[in-house]
Amino acid sequence: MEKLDKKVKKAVPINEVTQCEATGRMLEKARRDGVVVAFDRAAEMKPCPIGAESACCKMCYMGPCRLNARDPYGKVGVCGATIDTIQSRNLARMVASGSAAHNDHGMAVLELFKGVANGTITDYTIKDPYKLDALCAELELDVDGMTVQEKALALADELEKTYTQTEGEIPFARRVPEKTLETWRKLDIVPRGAMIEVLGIMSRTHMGCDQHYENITKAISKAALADGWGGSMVATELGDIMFGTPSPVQADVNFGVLKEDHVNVIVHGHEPNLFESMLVSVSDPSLVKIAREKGAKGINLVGMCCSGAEMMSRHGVPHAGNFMSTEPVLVTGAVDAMAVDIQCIQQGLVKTAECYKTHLITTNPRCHIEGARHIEFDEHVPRECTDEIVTLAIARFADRGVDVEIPKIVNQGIHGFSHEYINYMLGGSFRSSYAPLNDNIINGRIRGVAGVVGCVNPRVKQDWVHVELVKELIKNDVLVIQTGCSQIALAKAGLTVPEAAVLAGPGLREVCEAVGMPPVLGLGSCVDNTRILIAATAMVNQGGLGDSIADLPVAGAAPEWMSEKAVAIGQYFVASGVFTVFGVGFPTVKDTKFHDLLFGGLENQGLGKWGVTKDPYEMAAMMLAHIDKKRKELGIDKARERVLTDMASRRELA
Ligand code: BF8
Repeated sequence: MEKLDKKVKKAVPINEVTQCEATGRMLEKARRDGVVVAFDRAAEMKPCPIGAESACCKMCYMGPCRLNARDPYGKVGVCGATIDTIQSRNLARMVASGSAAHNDHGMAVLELFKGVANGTITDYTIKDPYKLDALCAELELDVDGMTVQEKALALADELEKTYTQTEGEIPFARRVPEKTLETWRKLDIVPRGAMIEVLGIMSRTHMGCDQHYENITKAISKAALADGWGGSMVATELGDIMFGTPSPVQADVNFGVLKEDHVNVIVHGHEPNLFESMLVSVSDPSLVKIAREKGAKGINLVGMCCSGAEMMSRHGVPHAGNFMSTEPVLVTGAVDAMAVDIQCIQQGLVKTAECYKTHLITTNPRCHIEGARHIEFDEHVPRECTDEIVTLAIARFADRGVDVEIPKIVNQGIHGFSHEYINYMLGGSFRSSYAPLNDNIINGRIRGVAGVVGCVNPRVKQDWVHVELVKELIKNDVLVIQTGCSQIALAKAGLTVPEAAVLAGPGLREVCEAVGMPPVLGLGSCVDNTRILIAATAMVNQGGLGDSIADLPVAGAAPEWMSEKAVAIGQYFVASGVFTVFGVGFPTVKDTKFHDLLFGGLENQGLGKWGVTKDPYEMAAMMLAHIDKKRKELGIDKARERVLTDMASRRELA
């Protein structure tokens, strides 16, 4: 076992780094075992103060140049670049990377979909032909008389433009509320295609090219919108068509989903296909038989991070935990194999897996990790990879060679609230509609809607900011919708059950109890943030809450963000019209022109704006203030009296 580095003596008290009890217990064990994980590395690695505020430039080798964030206009880079040029170029590259990650994921889902449609991929099918029809209709494709496969190919052709088109507007721009789209057109920020927008950012941020922060900000918005209304949306929609549109399902969350007497396989990452095939492999009678022969009671498949959240939403597959729990879960000694694909896979997993003799297996051609075994996943023969991983896991179960200690903590919750299900849940099968939601917002029972999403980050206490923020919001009658690692934090805190309505304010509680829903609705993985965009669009289209997404009494937050994908998501919400607050910090220098544009100027252009604070209570206050401001602008700031139909009005009606 790797010994705990002598330098890692600053190990901070465990209750200061995580609110997750299971993760905390495994951190204690890791320290006993002398194993270093990200929480320890974070304590050792102080964030670079200049980089944290984005006051440095590495765009050429005349530098790197460091400006003084305390005196941002006191000097410029060697080329003359100002603080606004430097920080806008840096943010642009973060958004380009985040958008590229989601678009690359979305392109892989599109390729898979094409293969399923043309019959070259046979392990997956079209599970939701109704959604296929609905999407073809929405995109005005002429598919009359076509077979399901032909319709799928027509849809794939259309959606491919999301990535490859170099002129015009991405296909899902047609979904954007008219007034929002009008604003985008006026500002020239409608994305053409993801590849050209990401390429455009890499080109214009080269040394000596775009050096006006306002123009760079337009490119930032375009690349971000090409993520939210582009690649991510394609990933969600085609995933639904192939694997099923989620509807509420009960699922278990936390380390207690691991079973000591079973072969435990974890899938961690982002793309659904590896996980879908693993689900088939772990149920294969011949593999189950081998596992039993080796003394296991069965094979237990568990998810982590976003692919876990996606599978939990679609199929109720148990979920072990979010990003910061991926190393601690290995400390249980119970994980026989962890299969990973792309994104948010910490390199530190290699060492931790080695310490506990877990097979860490990379599967994707664009994500190899030095020291991990690679078994490439090919969707044409997916079981070759997933069966081999299960076989390795069984062998490791038979000869674990390490102590197993599983914190017996399991939280049950309800997940899988797709836009389609919310529509149905509120209006019923014959009158599915957002009218009840809008009505309850107008009459004040629901004050507004908040999207609380995103990562966990060792710079703040794991899960705590998410949970405190969400509690504060629901207490104030704000309906919360969630995705990603944030959703898992709330599931572990027990807020994704209908009974959590007791923690809500009286108005929200009444609505939740009438519908039988939790006050916190889990929508799935990070690409499923697009479900929030679609829900917001449905609220606008329903009427009564303004003409654009910017008019809605809604707000967003990523309280413990860490990844570049989170920045791209934040910017696509801002550009769509949503006030979006980040916790932890934000990579800009306050009181600079670029910062002011992001944190105010964009709102004046008819878009949303950014906010930042580490404090969940202040974050809630900022979001509530914004929601109240929007209610006031809509003229619904005073909750309408609930009008009951008395005898006099009945006579009048008669
Ligand atoms: O896409 S929430 S830590 S797992 S980046 Fe990563 Fe953040 Fe988790 Fe998924 Ni999203």
